[in-house]
Amino acid sequence: MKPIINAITVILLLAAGMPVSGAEIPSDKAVEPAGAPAPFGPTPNARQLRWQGLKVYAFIHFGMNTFTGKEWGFGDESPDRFNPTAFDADQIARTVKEAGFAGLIFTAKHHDGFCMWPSAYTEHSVKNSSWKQGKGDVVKEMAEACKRQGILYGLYLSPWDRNRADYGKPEYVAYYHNQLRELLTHYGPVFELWFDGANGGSGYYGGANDKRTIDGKTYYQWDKTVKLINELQPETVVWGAEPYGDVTWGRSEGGTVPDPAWKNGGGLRQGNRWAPYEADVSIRSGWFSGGMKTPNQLMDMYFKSVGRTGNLLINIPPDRRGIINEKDIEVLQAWHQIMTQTFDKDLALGAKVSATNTRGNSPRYAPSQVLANTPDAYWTTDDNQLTPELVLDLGKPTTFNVIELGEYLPLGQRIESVALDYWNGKWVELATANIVGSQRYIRTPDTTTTQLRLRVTKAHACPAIKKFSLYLMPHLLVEPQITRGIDGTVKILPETSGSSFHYTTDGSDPTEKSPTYSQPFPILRGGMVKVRCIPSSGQPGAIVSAPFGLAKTQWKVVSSTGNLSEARRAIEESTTRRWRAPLYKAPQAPQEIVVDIGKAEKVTGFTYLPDVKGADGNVTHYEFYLSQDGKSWGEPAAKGEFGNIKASPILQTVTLSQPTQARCFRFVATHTVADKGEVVISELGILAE
Ligand code: FUL
Repeated sequence: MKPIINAITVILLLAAGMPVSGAEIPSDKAVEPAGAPAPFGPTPNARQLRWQGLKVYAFIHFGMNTFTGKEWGFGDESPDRFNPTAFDADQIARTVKEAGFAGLIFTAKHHDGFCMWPSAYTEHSVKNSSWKQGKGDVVKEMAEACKRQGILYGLYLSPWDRNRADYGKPEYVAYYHNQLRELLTHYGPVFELWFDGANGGSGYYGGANDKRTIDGKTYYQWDKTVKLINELQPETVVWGAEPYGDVTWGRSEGGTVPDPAWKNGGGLRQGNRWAPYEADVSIRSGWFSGGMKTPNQLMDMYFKSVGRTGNLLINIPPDRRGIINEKDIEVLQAWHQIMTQTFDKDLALGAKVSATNTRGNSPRYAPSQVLANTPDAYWTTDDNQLTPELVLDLGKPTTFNVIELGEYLPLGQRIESVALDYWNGKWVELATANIVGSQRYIRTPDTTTTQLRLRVTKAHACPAIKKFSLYLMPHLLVEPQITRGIDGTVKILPETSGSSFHYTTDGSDPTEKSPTYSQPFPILRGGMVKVRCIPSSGQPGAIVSAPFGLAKTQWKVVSSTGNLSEARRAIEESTTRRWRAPLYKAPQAPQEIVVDIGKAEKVTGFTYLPDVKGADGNVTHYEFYLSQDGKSWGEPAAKGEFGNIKASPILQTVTLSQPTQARCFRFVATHTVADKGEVVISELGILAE
């Protein structure tokens, strides 16, 4: 019989920086002492349990796309294009560590197939780039830097490979498995292996330049793939690969997980396997580059991912130098500061804790265990007590605005709903929440009280609660919102008298010397508006930027394959009203819109805003034509795909290979996410010299 690794032992060993011994696949069940409640439903295996404690770690998207400016490379890029000027693995790993992250997951290979290590199985790798005369190995340098910094190292190996001639055939799967073997045997421990859902489609494919269709569920033989990984590194958490993997995609690329997030297979309460959610998001608008998110946005995502019992994977893409950019570091540091100001002080510590029931009246399961913060301490009740109550007596008036609850996971996810009351001469209900899981953060208004009561209002088995904490998050500066009207007038909201919003329109970062916003101002030719709240005392807020193209004052829709008056919505600077038109009246006929921009301009590019909530009609492939008279169009000025728009529906910017004088443009949606039903355009814009 194989020895069983107790889940708690794994956590303790890892916390002490010691490796988990042996190459055994961890047990599905932790060994609980006699008298403990029976587990309810699916429970985490040892690697999942360890993973739950990580909370936040970094994604590092770095590769060919960093140099081509694409989100999805086609696979035909020359290895020579990969040429960072100052790659520094330690700078990347140090930045991740200093941001308080547990580790990082590095893109060993993205969809373009370019390998960031000198794989023995392909020529399409760093070994054929001029970077370090082909002697470089980014995967290795990153592994060593993570080890030096004491953070975990994970890898992303894209199953979809647009470079390989054999993609779509069984040979490619053998190639993919060989690469997994290389990555799991040459570079030390890998805490998580990340795949992705993007599969098949058009690509270079060794020069075939065609489209490959595969069945993502069966083609990669996930059962064999996961078995191989488990054999090579039993502690590696496997992302996706359903139903064989350990961790489930959070269902958006927006840094959130669904709520409620039951762990039992696809978020189902009645599921039969532990399937925790991981939220992924980029600190930039794209995975490889783009506009910055703000510390407030990251904080919000933290509450909507970790706070809903998931983990959060935040992408910080190195720039073309091969290091994390100063701007990303600034945002990370500001966010880290909010995190430590919030979570470093647990205001519940020291409280007296009482409850309506304690299992067998045993001190092992005493109510005070919710404050113990050790891996095996939890409060639980007798089996028949499904709706017990617990009171924190704080001893003195205490002000908080975040409540944290956590279940003891080796016994499964047992609680369906809770309520919280504060004492104000009588009990007053403050908040309710559904599932709890590994941790549930509940945000409340600033509340001052001496006592707080937790009521479990529904549970499937007697609750087992390991954590009850209170925090006071600092009040964050309001982040400005930048909008522009059809006449080119820019407004910065919220409009408050004596506003301390400083702004620039030349791309530079606003300082206290930049103009203060007092009234709307025009941006007619386009440009970048950057705004920052700089209060008279205290720290300045985050920089919020908005790129604008030409003002649309004179624009007119000339024709469209949909309803003409509705098509106007595509050019009215509104992100809430979208043009949705039936697509493909005949399957081969693409949908299009022709716009007259009022006078001839030297056009340098265009923007397409999809439905940012995601839609089947979002455009994946386009053609863009220019004309002086709206009659003769010639060859497309640009043509291509909006890579990754299905999973990440963000503003798309296309730069033309050469600026072109024109008065009319024609945007053709050749394919959409679902390729049927409708095409959706939230907004089209034109960039000009
Ligand atoms: C997706 C990919 O298509 C994106 O490019 C990115 O790598 C994201 C994390 O996963 O599936």
